[in-house]
Amino acid sequence: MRRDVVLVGILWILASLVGEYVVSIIDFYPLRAALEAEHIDQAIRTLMMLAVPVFTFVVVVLLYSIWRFRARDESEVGAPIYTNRTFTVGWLVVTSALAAVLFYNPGYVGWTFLKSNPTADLEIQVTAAQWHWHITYPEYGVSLKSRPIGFARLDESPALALPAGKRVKFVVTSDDVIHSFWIPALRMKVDAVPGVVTTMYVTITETGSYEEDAVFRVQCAELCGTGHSRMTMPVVILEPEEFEHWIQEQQKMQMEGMTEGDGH
Ligand SMILES: [Cu+2]
Repeated sequence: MRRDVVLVGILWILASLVGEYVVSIIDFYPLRAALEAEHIDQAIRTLMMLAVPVFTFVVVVLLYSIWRFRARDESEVGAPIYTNRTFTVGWLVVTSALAAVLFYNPGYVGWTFLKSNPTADLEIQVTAAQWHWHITYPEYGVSLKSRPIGFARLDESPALALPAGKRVKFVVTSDDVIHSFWIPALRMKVDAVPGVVTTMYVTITETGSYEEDAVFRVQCAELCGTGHSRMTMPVVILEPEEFEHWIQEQQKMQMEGMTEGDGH
């Protein structure tokens, strides 16, 4: 039995080292375009690094036991199993301690970071409705509505433009049911709740567009009916000068649209 414990211990350490190496070296994560995204990916990395030794322990003990204590022939009865009180208590203490560490960091520390700076260079109002996004840039008088269409034709919907290097405040609500405003490239998400205004601050760091990668899109992240999966909108992150230009174009288009609407 002592030999088994030593052997399992060695296998566990080896498997954990391989796991930690893979988790820390390989960048599994999709494209990032916000400061918050880096913190969130780091939080997931921390979770994985703490989960690796727990996972490898379970797998190594399980596989070793299946192999080592297998019945050698048909007639043999398996070894009796007794509760090991020390082991049970130890397991609970160690895993609870790991969970407590995570409550603090990234839990509390991450939450404090996300809520620490309620200032922004730009405000964008988002109203969700079955099944589109209504986006308004109040200081520019620009407003857009996404088209509730499938991914294949997402490029035909107007895009939500954001300026790189700026901090944006999203002010979010819903006209009907609960939706969730999510932009995967920013790793940030907030519920859109009817009758309630929620806010989300994001510091945009990189340019990018839906044509480049599908993480640059708004995606509803709260099941809201049959059109839920198609409740998307392309996102384009522009350099600040390009963004100003884009805003001017939108203003011009809206002016023209209004003139046409008047019958002139
Ligand atoms: Cu939805």
